[in-house]
Amino acid sequence: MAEGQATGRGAMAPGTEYTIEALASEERTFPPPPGFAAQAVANDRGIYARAEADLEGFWAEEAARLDWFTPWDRVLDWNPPDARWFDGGELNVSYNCLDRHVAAGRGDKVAFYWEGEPGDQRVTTYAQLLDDVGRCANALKALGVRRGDRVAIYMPMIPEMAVAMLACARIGAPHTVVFGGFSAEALRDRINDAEAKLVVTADGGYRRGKPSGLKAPVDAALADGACPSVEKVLVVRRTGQDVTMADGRDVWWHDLVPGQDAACEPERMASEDLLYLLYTSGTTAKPKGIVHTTAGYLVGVSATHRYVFDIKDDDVYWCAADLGWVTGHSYILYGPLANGSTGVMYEGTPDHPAPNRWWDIVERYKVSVLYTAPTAIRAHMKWGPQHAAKHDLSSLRLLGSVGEPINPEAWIWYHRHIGGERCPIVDTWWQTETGAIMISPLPGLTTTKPGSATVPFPGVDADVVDADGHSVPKGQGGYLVLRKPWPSMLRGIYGDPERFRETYWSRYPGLYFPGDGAKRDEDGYFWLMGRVDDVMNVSGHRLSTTEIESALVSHDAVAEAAVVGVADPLTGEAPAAFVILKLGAEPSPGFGEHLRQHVAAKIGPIAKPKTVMFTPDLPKTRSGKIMRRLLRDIAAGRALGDTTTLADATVVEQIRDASAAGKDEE
Ligand code: 7RM
Repeated sequence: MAEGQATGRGAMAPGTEYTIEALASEERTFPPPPGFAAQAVANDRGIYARAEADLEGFWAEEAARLDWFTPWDRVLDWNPPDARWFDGGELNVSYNCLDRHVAAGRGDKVAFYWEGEPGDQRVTTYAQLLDDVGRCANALKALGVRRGDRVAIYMPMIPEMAVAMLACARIGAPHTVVFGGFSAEALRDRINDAEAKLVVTADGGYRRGKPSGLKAPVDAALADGACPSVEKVLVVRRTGQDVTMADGRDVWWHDLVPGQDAACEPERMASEDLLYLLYTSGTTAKPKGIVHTTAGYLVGVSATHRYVFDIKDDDVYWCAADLGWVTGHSYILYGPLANGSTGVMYEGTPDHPAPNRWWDIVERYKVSVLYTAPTAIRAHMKWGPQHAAKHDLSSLRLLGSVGEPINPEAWIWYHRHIGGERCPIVDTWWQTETGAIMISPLPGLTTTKPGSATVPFPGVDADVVDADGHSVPKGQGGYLVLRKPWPSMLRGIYGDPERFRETYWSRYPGLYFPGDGAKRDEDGYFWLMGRVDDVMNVSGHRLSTTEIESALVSHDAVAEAAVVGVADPLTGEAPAAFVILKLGAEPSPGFGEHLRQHVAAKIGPIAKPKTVMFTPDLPKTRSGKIMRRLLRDIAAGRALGDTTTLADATVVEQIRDASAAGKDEE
């Protein structure tokens, strides 16, 4: 899901045919319900004009809602592509998320209702969370972590994960969270790029009713001195499964953390100090460590969370993502806690033990705002509306979507069967790199159109341009760009300033290029059209075609591989692989499955190609570039069962013809 919401992935029985009937067009528009608009946090259109007229003033006003140890001197220093926001200021993110709410007498307010997949529950108040974070912060110090040291977090969705992230923020040790679904190899690469000193993990978590292992992949990642920066590993006992604890390196959470002092002075961090790194896939095999800093990030996520989700004191807000993705960082943890709101956190999958699990959670906790991803909505569509219909969902008042374009069919289903036709839907476009929501309705102001993320957030200057960087007329498509800086923007790619410039700022000098295609309609509404680079979006997870290709060719029997994204009714896109084997290796369905497992081991199960097609050849341009467009056509033209296929004669012919023609285009 968008990154990471718990998905329905894998829930489809093999052979189940699921088609969403394409609506020829969905012409209806949905103005904010009057009752909603009347009480909305953003209920004055003037907010757009104000932000446009005075960008710095607008963000300074939002920044003033936070608690600062030292006020900033300058709102913005902009030397493209380098931005400094709130320079001279000092603050602490965990202080803003916890201490100040407790100090204001709100310590008894619930920070989050947590529910494990097996059904265990924990309710954590702000006062309790502050103590937990203080103890964990002191434990990190006891393990030798100092301000500036990086900490890798590889955990299931349990409260300790939120505690560990906030504890890092408290002592100024940037975290780098690695999603628990990633493989040992992926974890190792990220630990090494970040040179993490400590790994926080657990024995495992629960997924589809079974305990999954996390400590074993950590051990594999660290084996044979492969991660020389790591000194200690802190391990939460979650499932009770057997794990090996390395002497002198591994420490149980329950042996160290509960005995610590709950009081831990928050570090005074400079506005531009590193808050965290989060790795995301790009067009090359090596993931990028996206850099987010302290003040601008917190200002951006708290403001967007409050305005876009219309957050009031009594809301129960549920972002059904995993903390391992940026959606979790910004909209489970930092934005909501900075706003002192009450959240729900759920560990597991939406269909365990049954497809009504989410709706049961909504009913029991009286969730008022739900934020999820199109892929999850499509999974619920497939399971049918009867599961939601069994539950009282009348507490819901606002719905959100993120991670990929939402098809109008899914939008309408979400609106009708979950929102009872009374809840506005905010379709929010943003990225790991933007840190916060960039294009979205404001639910009390914006008339929505199913499938459109609508309009830029106040102060965000988005445009659609052609190849030369000229704005395209309304009604036309092109590349999305952002013209002005925003506080939560990435400050770089960790350790690679050249790649930062090259990836985001070189195509159109001075403009930010997110890598998405977009169209603007006659009303100026933005319609996101998907990635324009070699990044695909599988269940809202970003995957690099190149990364999967290099995983495939790392197998002894593989000579060459090409991977393309093909449309999938459930996951949005799915990777399809074309593989040329080395002489002597036998293409067979069994071997295709073996290669899929190989990719799962290299990157993680999410990256497994849905199909593996063995082919004697790949179509290439004269300059030797793989013609992915042709492969996409071939892959799309075949029924995509969960199968391995041998290229048949026609495919081979197409591939040969294309190679012979050798057109010099992608
Ligand atoms: C938050 C997140 C970012 C990419 C982005 C887009 C796609 C995300 C939407 C969307 C259309 C949306 N971070 N994307 N949200 N496309 N409409 N509402 O997803 O870094 O993992 O992915 O996801 O292509 O560039 S991410």
